Amino acid sequence: MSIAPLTWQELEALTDFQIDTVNGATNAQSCLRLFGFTESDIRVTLYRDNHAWCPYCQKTWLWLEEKQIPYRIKKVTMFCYGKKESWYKQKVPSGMLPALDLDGNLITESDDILIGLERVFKPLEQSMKDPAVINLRQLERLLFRAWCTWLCYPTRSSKEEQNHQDQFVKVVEMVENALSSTPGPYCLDQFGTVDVIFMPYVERMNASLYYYKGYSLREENPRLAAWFEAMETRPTYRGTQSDFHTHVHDLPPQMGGCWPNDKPQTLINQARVDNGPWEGLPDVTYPEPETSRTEALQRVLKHRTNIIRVNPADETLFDPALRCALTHMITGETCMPPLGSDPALRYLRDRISVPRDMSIYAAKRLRESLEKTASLVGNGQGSAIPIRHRRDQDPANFAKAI
Ligand SMILES: N[C@@H](CCC(=O)N[C@@H](CS)C(=O)NCC(=O)O)C(=O)O
Repeated sequence: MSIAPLTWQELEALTDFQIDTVNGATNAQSCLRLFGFTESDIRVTLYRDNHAWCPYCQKTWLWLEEKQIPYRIKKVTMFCYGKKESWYKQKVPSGMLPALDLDGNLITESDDILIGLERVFKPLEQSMKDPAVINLRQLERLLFRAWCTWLCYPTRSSKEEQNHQDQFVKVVEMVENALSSTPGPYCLDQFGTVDVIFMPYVERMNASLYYYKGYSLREENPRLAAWFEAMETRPTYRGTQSDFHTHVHDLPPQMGGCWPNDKPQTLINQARVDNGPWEGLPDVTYPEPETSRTEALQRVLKHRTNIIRVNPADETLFDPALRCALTHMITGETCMPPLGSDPALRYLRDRISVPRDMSIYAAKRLRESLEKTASLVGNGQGSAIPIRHRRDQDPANFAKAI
């Protein structure tokens, strides 16, 4: 049995999802964070990427959220998504992110930013200059380089591929050892700076190695698994957390390419991340919030004019198809979309960006309904996700509603 799609008005009546972007939990939509302070208390402005994707921005963002420092956020376009804002190039000629204004002084380089912040606001449990922290910061860079070597360079033989994997796994073992030498799940005795420094790239490693190498970092390493789980208890981390689909398709243009191996598990993982089911993927393990569907609906409703405008399909086809997918997501009922709308629905399925657009579980629910609805009418795919740039995600197309 298939029901008729709900109207936009009917859909609007089915979500009351709302967040307090200023004083509530960490979220990617906010441009002002007060944590109960007033605007006159603000000493910090963070310049970060529009997509909430840049790992160095995530590190700085997490630090500010954990310390509850009141701050403003100014969002800037990364080169591979669109045109860099000229006001930002005047401030930071290289255009690099993040940058931070602290009491009128501009700091670039994320490590210098954290050092500058801790000078004024005290360290986040551990100081950047503490010898134990310095050791672990070096280990993080070692892990990063081993990951890049394995992921971002083509290999000439399966032996070379295996070597790169072995090198990476060796460094992961060092991380496992470091984690096992502390009493709790975190990198040092208490949660602190080091965890904030490790998180952004370990999250990207977990996603990219699952998809391009058939290797599940989080599932194959018990200490890292416990660390991820502990990080996921923190609303700060949840607010910045991305999903596999977003990462694996954002990484190639940023890293200059990601090279899959030819293991059968890699193909299985790729199909799962691209086409679902997304539930149960090791990108998140905390329980799904009750609000995931109403959140996804609210976010689509807010941007629906632009979402429909940027879709390659004609509005007369995509508008009812999108309402079918949303109707399915919110009511659980099957809703048959117009014939020929499958590529348009999958085009959107492939362009939900987490956490920029919505949180991880909301995105899973929306992808699921877009896919289920599309599969009722065919196997047509949306245009391929570009790998040299992501101008299909140019934030300028959404500027008015953001
Ligand atoms: N060493 C710098 C690295 C920052 C960096 O590489 N930022 C990249 C994004 S992850 C960037 O801004 N690239 C310019 C762009 O993509 O627009 C730091 O720690 O802050």
